Amino acid sequence: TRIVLATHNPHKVQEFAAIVAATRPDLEVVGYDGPEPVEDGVTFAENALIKARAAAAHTGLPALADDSGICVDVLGGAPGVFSAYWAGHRKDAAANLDLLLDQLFDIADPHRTAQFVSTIALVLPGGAEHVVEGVWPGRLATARAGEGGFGYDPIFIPEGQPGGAQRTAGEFSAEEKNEASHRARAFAALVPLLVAV
Ligand code: ITT
Repeated sequence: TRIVLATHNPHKVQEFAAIVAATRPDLEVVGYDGPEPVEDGVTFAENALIKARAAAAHTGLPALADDSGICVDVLGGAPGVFSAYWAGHRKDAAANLDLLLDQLFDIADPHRTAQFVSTIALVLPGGAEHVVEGVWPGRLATARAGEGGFGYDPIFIPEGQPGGAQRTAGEFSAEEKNEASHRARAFAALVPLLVAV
């Protein structure tokens, strides 16, 4: 069965392809290159639905979309839905990361808690809609480490690492990240809803 993934972020496509292949190898994930809708929602769920509805309408296929971001406790949950544009409208991942580090320069370790959130919307051809969420708790490092992943991965230290390790998600292998991440957790919640697909 074909399912369209409504994202223009190649890193997300890669992660999804691996996560889906591990659980539902029968699904063929196809990319979406149709018109990009305006993401003017103020929640992850609204934005995920906006993207999935646009792809479902344009392709006639079941459509998945991920809206995600990093939520920093001491910033009241920001950057949140603004994660991709935190340092301005250019979607500059390095500038976003540097700005976030700067904003927390004064904040000591016990208060540097944060979580990655992935919200996935599924829109089926009959019109049924589902939204699921996955959360990956951790803390922010004080400097970047690692070249893996994308976005804020080099400054995010996931909780619960084997042996109490303090690596950033940027130091995780792709396989390791895909077993633990917010995206993997959201997808796990989606699996039972995909029985109809
Ligand atoms: P699409 O809308 O096309 O899916 P996007 O990257 O613009 O791509 P979002 O609006 O959902 O998607 O923004 C998500 C941002 O949150 C992303 O650009 C990163 O800055 C951050 N982010 C999300 N998941 C991440 C992850 O697994 N690792 C690091 N940063 C992540």
